Amino acid sequence: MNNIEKELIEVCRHFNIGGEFHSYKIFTDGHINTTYLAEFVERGKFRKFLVQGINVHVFKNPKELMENIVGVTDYLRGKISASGGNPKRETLTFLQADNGKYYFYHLGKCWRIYHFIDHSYTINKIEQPIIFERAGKSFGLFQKHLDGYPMDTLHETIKDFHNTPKRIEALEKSVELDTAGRASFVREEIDFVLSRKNDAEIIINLHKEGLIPLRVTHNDTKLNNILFDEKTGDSICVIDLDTIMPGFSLYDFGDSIRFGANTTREDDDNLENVNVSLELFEAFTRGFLSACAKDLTEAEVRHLAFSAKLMTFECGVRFLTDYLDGDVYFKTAYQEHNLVRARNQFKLVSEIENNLTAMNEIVDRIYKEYI
Ligand code: ADP
Ligand code: GN1
Ligand code: MG
Repeated sequence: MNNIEKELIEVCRHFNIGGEFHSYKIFTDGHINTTYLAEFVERGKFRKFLVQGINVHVFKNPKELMENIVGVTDYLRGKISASGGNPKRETLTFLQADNGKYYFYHLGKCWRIYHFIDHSYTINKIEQPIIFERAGKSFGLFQKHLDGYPMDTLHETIKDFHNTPKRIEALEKSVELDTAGRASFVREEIDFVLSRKNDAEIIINLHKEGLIPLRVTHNDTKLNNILFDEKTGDSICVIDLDTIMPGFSLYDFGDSIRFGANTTREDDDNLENVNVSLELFEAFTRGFLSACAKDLTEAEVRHLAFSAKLMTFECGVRFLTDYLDGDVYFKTAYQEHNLVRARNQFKLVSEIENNLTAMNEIVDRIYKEYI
C-alpha cells in the first residue's frame, strides 16, 4: 500500500466511510485542488467517493468555503427535486466528518469528501458545438436556479476574485517586487496589459450606474467544471463550487467563452493555433440565452461579447502575475507554464478584439430568438 492510499483511507474513515478500500485514481483537470476518486467495497457493493484536498493557500477559510457550498447545494437540491430532476446526479452531495464539519484536517492538509457522480465525464476541448450549447444552458440554468438564494449569506471565499482593476494592481506590484527575477523577460506582455487598463473597469462602472446587478454566480465556469452523462451526452452537473459568490452574470458567460471557444487548449504554446471560434461562441450563447435571456438586463446583453474579452484578459493577467511571483498559485507542469498560458490568453484577447463586431451580431441575433 502506498502513502496516498494510506492517507486516503485514513481520511475516509474520519468521514465514516465503511467497507474495504479497493482503489484510487487522481484527477488532473483542475489547477487548484488535489482530487482523488476513492473506491470502497461494502457488503459486495462498490462505493465511489471524491476525496479532495482543499488548497488552503488559495481558500484560506475552509469553514466559510464549506458554508457557502453546503448552503448552495442544499438549496439546489430543493430546486432540482421540485422540477422533477435527480439531485444525486445534478448537484454535489458532501459528507460530514466525525467532527460534525464538512471538512477535516489530517496531517496538516484540509480534506472534504463528496459523492462521485458515476458514468460521467468532463471535457477539455469541444469537438461538436452542441456540447458547448449544453454547457451554456447548464451555466444559464445554474444562475437561474440560484436567483432566489440569499446572496448576503455568502462569504467572499477569495477577495476581489474577478476585480480586474485589482488584478492589474497586483500585477504591477509583482513587477515591482520581481520576486522570481523574471520581469525583464516579459516587458512585452506587461505592456500588453497596461495598454488595455481602461477596459478593466467597464463592467464595475456599469454596476455602479445600476445597469448590471449582482447575482449569485459560479465564477469559475471552465468547461471542465461541468459533468456530462456518459449515456446521453447531456450536461448534468455544475461542479467546482468553491468560488460561488455574489458576482456578475457576465463573469460566468465570459469565462466560459475564454476556455471553451478557444480553438486550442489554454496552454498551447503555438500561438498560431489560438483563435476564437465563432461557431462555438454562437453555440454557447444559444445555450446560455435559452436558459436566462429574459432575466438579463439590456446592459448585460450588450456586454456579453465584451465579457469574453475581459475574462480572458483577466485570466492572462493572473497567469502572468503568478509567473512573476514564481508560480505560487496555479499548479504548473514546467517552468514556463504560466507564461505560456498568459501569452495564449493575450493572443486570444487580440483575436476577440478582431472579432468583436461579429460576436456582438451573433448575440443580437440569438437574443431576439429568446425574448
Ligand atoms: P479544481 O478546483 O482543482 O478544478 P474540481 O472540483 O474541478 O477541482 O475537480 C477536479 C476534477 O475532478 C473535475 O474536473 C472532474 O473531472 C472531477 N470531478 C470533480 N467532482 C466530481 C464528481 N462529483 N463526480 C465525478 N467527477 C468529479
Ligand atoms: C482555476 O480550479 P480550476 O482549474 O477550475 C482558477 C480559475 C481560472 C482557471 C484557469 C479558484 O480554475 O479562476 O480561471 O484556473 N480557479 C481559482 O484555467 O483560482
Ligand atoms: Mg475545476
